[in-house]
Parts: sequence; C-alpha cells; structure tokens
Amino acid sequence: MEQELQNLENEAKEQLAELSTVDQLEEFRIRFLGRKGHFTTAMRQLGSVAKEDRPRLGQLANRLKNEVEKLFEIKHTSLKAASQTSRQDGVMPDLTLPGRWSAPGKLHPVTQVMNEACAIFEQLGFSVAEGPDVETDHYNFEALNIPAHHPARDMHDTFYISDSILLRTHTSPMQARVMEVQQPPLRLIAPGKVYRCDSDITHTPMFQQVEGFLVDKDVSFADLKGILTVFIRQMFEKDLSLRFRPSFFPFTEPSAEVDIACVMCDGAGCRICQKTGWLEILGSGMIDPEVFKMVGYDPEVYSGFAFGLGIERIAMLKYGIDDIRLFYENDQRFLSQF
Ligand code: 2NL
Repeated sequence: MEQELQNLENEAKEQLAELSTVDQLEEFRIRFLGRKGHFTTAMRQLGSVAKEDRPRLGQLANRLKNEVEKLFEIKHTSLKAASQTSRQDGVMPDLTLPGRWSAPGKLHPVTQVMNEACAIFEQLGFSVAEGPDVETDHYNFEALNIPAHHPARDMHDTFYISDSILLRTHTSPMQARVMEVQQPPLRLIAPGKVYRCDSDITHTPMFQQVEGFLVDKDVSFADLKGILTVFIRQMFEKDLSLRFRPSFFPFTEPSAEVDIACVMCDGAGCRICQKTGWLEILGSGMIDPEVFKMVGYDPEVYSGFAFGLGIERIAMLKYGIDDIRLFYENDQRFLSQF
C-alpha cells in the first residue's frame, strides 16, 4: 500500500510536468484529484488495511495528495498567465504594427484669437474681468444707459429668461459692475460669450466678444485711437490703416465705428469688402456722462473711452473664412486646420 501511494505520487508529478494547456490540466485534476480520482480511490482502500497501519498510511496519503495539489496550483497559475499573454490559437500579436493613434486636442480657433486679443490688451496695461453669462436687465441695459422701451433694445435680439433676467447681449455689464465698486483710474477688458437671437452667415446665437474701457482724468479720443490702432496692427501683424466713422451707441458719446483697410485687397476693393476697400471691425466711443452718473463717477472730473469687438469677425478676417457658422458646427476637418 505504501509503495502504491508512492508510485501514484511519482506518476502524478511526471504527468503534471508534461502538461502544456489549461484544458489538459483540468483533465489531470479530474483524473488524480477529483471525487473519483486516483487519490480518492486509494484513500478508500485504507479501510481494508491492517488497523495498526491505518493512521500512518492515512497520514502519508494525505501528505502526498496535498503535495500534488500544491504542484497543481503552481502549474495552473503559470499556464493561465501564459495563456493571457499569448492568444488562444497560440499566435502572438504582431508587435511591429504601429500603435493606435488618437488626435491630440487643441484650442478652438475662436479661443486662440480670444487669447491673442486678451494678451495684446494685457500688454497695454488692461486687466481682465469675467462675469456671469446670465445677467440682470439692470446690468445689461439700465446701467449702460439703455432704459426700458429704448429703441436700442430692439437691436439686441435678447434671449429673456424672465422679465428681469436674460442672457447677456454684450460683455459690458461686467464693466458696469466694476465701475460700481471701484474708483478710477480703471483699465479693463471683459472677454466672454454673448447671446443674441440671430442666425445667418454673419451671425450665430452665441458669439464671443472683448469689450474694454479706460477711465481716468483727461482721457481723450486720441487715446482711444492710439490704443485701438496698436491693437489692430498687432492682431493682424500688418500696419493697417484705420478709419473712424461717426456712429451711435447708447453708452458712448461721441461714438465711432472703426473700419480697417481690407486685409484681402489692401484697400483696392474686392468681393470681401464689397468693393469699398474697408472692413467694419469694431464699435467704440467716449463713455457717455450719463453712464458715469449712473455708477457714481463725476463726469466733470473723469472721462473715458470704451470699445467692443467680435472675436469671430476678427478670426474670419484673419483666416479668410466667409461663414461664421463654420466655427460652431464642430466639423473636425474645419477645426483641425488652425
Ligand atoms: C459693438 C459694441 C461698443 C462698448 C461697445 C462698453 C461700453 C461701456 C463700458 C464698457 Cl459704457 N464697454 N462697450 C462701447 C462702445 C461701443 O461697441 O457693437 N461692437 C461691434
């Protein structure tokens, strides 16, 4: 009996060493260690050996079985690990194939131009103030000299949330907020998204603006011209001519729309500038004394200028894009060019 148990162990060890798949290993387990396996059968036979030999042989049988079980576990672990690194059919993946490529993300073209615009104004000493997209009627209109029923409200195509809450139609509410709590001198830009209910090749319901203002003693229209000229020339990397055309905004007096010499034809006249040689680029003016009174500044002491520009419009002219809606259609073929 002792010899039989010893032979059984040797046989099990030899077979185990030759196994090379998980399936073969399972067959082995059933054959040797299962409920009807060789070890179980041998242990049942212990009932027929002499009483005095039984404990010794019982212990031997247990020890040998445990040893085989341990070896089985080790083999099981290593075969399983091997089957996970090679494919089931035994074919290794081709490690020389190129890796999977994913496109690196980059900034949206409008964000790029926005960042450039802010950087130029920061270099000129302006600080950046950001405010909420959801505004009150007070800051969006009243504080900027646009009272209820003022005709200028029609031009803004406002998205109202309630009677007194709306999506800001420009970023100047931020400037009104700052003027209320800070005293001059002030030199500030307010960048951000603005909303107007309008959509065609030159309008999207959401677009991005930078508005800026400077308030101090003795600020003149010449300062406005100087700052805007430097801004435009840096932005377009060209010594462009500027033209200040009289206009109207409720918060500035006098007001001017600024045109630049057409970036496509240098002022000769083409399809882009509709043969005029000029492109409308921004709105500006000297801050209306009424706005100063509203925020508690003395218009006899302080003066200032303000301006507002659309970032998409600048991006379109910089990159020769003729439809503003392209920016917001999320077509990778368009966006990846910038
Ligand atoms: C436009 C807008 C302008 C402003 C925007 C402004 C006004 C104040 C304070 C701060 Cl009182 N910012 N913004 C001023 C003048 C013109 O134009 O339609 N741009 C294309």
